[in-house]
Amino acid sequence: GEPMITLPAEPFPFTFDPRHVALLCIDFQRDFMEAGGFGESLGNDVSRLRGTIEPTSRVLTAFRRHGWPVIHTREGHRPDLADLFPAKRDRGSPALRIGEEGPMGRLLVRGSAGHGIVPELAPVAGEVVLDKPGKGSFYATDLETILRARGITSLVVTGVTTEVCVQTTVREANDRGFESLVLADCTASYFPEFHRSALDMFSAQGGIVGWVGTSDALLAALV
Ligand code: C5J
Repeated sequence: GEPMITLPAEPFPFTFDPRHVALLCIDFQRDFMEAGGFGESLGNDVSRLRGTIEPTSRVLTAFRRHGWPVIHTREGHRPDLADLFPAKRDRGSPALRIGEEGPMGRLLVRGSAGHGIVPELAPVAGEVVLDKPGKGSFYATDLETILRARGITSLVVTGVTTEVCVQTTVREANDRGFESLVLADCTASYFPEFHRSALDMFSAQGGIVGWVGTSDALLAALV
């Protein structure tokens, strides 16, 4: 069969079976990455996330070329907000709250323009799009079922933001027995120091949560 693929990563090389790998694209939504969305309503500089788009698009292209599974997640809520905990709705003092009308429609509400994935990384037919009400991608979703049904054991992880939805998801995946390679340049935070620290937390202690690599190292291993 197909050989295993190994690439340099922290804390040591990452090896995966290409028959059992998936690409996870976490919350590349306009609400986090563009002006007028949820991220900006919390006072963040959303331009800090834009650098992830180009490298992630190259990784997406590679996965599509190989025919390997791609899973996109979106954080958001039902239009009636029935799945929005008051604890989440009322947190902090944002300019606009979840469900309120902004320049890209209702913040973090499924179906609004801002809830959609940035056009550069838009899903194509055949790719899983997974809606989630929380930060983690496993909580209150069928992600684990989808991965197990396809025999996926290894995840290449991209997305925003590193220390929120990416970190929660990778920790949840680790506890379920999945091996995650987080691509440092395909993830970003509104807080560069949190980005760096979250990546360090994944790979420290012998990869206690997972591996950290780069899109270049992955793409070089795929040719
Ligand atoms: C946040 C996310 N940062 N996708 N969501 O609220 O990381």
